[in-house]
Amino acid sequence: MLSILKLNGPLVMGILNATPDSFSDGGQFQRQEQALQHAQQMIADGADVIDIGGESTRPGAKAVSVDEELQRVIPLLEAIRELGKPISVDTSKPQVMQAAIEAGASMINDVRALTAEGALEVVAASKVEVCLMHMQGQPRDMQQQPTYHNLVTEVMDFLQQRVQACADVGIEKSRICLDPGIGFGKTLEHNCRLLKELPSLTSCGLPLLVGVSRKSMLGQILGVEVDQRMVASVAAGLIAVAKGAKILRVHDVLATRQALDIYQAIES
Ligand code: 7PJ
Repeated sequence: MLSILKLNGPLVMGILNATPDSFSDGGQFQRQEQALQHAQQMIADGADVIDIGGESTRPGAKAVSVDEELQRVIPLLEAIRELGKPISVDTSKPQVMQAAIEAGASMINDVRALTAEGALEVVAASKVEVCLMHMQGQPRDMQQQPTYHNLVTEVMDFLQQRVQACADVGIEKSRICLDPGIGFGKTLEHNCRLLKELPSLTSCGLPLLVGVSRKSMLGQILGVEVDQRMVASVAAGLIAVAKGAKILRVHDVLATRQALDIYQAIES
């Protein structure tokens, strides 16, 4: 299995949505062909990892059945595996995790931090790496008045509890990265504060993954639609790396790679 966390950072994780609305009509086969081409392009553009997701976790998104998610993700994973880059799978379902692990995924990227029943055990029984993300609430209601007494402490405490839950079933720390979950049960102010205070999240000693690409916080600041957020995404991602993030989960791989190459040229 290819490791992601052992790679030298900063790393670019290219987002590959395996949801039917992400690619134009044409049916399952044509969609898969388009998705594969998109993955190839992201690798050519400098992606270190491809993150395949078959469940939309946008605010208000509908749930997807296990069978549907398996159909969206696994054939695509098998095709993309041949491109030779490590693959992470964005899922919260233990059955999808199990199939993804068997199909050669390197990382389970779970916005629910392995809280689904059986998820910890599936990961523990494998050698796969995992991203534990913080979310307040669930996608359907998470943006309805998110509140925190002490945002950074609560996010840290939650992630630390999940790291402990992993330890309890035998998932080693060396297999874990953490993510503050930008936009998941957070207001603009919360998102800004988490990014500003990102260095305090590195105190766990585990690598950080940040996903801010095209997110609504950027639209709220700039008043631009989702297709006009590339510069903002690169800027926010670069700040995250400067504050300690090791992996950026992004749509715009080439622009992000260029920004990080400049960063590294200056820092090294
Ligand atoms: C994230 C994610 C994120 C991790 C999504 C979107 C929403 N996984 N999956 N971190 N976001 N680890 O990309 O806008 O921030 S889906």
